[in-house]
Amino acid sequence: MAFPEGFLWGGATAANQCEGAWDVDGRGPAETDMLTGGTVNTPRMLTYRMPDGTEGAVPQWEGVPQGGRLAVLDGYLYPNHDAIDFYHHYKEDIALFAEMGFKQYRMSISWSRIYPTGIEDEPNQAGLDFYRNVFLELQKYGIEPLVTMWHFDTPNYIEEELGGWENHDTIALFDKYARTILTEYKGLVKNWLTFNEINNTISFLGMMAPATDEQFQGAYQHLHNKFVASAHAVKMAHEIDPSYKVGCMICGIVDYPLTPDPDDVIANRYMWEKSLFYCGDVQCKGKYGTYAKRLWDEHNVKLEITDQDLKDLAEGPVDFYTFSYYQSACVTTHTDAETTKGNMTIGAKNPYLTASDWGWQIDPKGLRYFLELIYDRYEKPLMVVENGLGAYDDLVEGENGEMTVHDQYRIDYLREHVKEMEIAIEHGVDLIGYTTWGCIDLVSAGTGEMRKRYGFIYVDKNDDGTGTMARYKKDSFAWYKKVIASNGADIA
Ligand code: P53
Repeated sequence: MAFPEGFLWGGATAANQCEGAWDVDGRGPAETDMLTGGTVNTPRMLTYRMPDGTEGAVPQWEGVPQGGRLAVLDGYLYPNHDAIDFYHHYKEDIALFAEMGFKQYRMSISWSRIYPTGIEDEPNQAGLDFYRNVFLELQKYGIEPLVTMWHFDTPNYIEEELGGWENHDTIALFDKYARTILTEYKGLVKNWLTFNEINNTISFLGMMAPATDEQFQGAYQHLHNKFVASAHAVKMAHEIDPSYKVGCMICGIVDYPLTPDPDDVIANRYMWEKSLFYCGDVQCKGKYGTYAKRLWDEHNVKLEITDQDLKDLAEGPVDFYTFSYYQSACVTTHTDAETTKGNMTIGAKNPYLTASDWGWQIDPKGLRYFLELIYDRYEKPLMVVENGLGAYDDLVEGENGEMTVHDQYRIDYLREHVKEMEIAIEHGVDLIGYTTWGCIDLVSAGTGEMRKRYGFIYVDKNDDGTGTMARYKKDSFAWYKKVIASNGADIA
């Protein structure tokens, strides 16, 4: 049997997409609170107010007009405000995770629950208490938390008033937050991740609308500052508790050249460097890759990097590498290439693959390719911390009279990915865990929809905000329970 003893099977969520309670118990706002819902074809909008009182909305990837401030406006729905109300349902939800046999639960801490604006001297006790209670609940069932420190939710005050991650001073604010949680939860948590899908900042730039050199300058500076903050967190974690392990988290989109045209092969190589290696190399090796200067020069980027920063990066490489994996894409220099439909889709259409209803190309073998390539590059333990199929689910009455979803499509998707993980392990990859995305249905990050569902557990919450919030087990619930109980041997 390939899966090693102690393999960390489980599921993953993020605070902003599941907790709700956005303004409860002293939590401060984050950008995700000012995002409306979208669909497969329409973007999520950021709503704002100008100093003269004018109100408006812009697509998520566009900035608000100069002088405007993000605002919650009448007449819009903000799906993250209530999400699935994990804040008040965590005991029930964790009991369901335990019933499936989870060994690990990946979750994130909302920074603005701990420091509402980011600049307070003292943390918000109610926020600290909430996560302590969640960890204690997990402990009851022997479920190991895997805690992401940042999952798309910088306190809005830092973003809007202090220049966000482009400002070097934001590092110190993150340091304070990281020190607080690393100290507070010593003994309750062993494994941490710093920044979720840190590479999105550069890999998605220019995809929805052409980006200027100024935007590239901002994105690369943003990333540099996050790299330094991540290195600080790793170093701090090891000082606070030498048994702490800290990982990076990369959005793992596998790219292939669409044709054997050498220009496509080179373009694909450069895509890997920009989208995947750029961040992974700094976080795993503690220094920038050999190609970094070429990437900066392409957009006349001049980074502000201090000698101390370089020293800090060298002293804070991560202990393990984690990534999300949903899809692969094709890279080409040929402008007539076909693409798949859907928002947040990337690259050219691969004639050998099918796609989800959101245009994400399904490619289990791509997971094996990625695992083997990344393990060979870094030789650090790997975890797949997101994987799954976002799909439309029909809630029906099951044989036992309880509501359920017959989600064979989800079981098929997951099974094929588990098979490829098994092969990679047989080939020598040190894969130590697997947490499927949205193990309980939650708000989609990309579209804000509830109906793009990933869970083993259905949540009765609709895109118009209606629903009872009741939880129901889908067919995949029993399947995953069996997979975990057999440590991956029985995936039928
Ligand atoms: P949704 C884009 C591309 C790949 C992964 O995504 C992405 C995104 C951003 O949407 O995000 C990760 O909800 C992310 C999760 C997110 C999940 O993938 O758009 O870490 O927060 O929910 C799935 O279907």
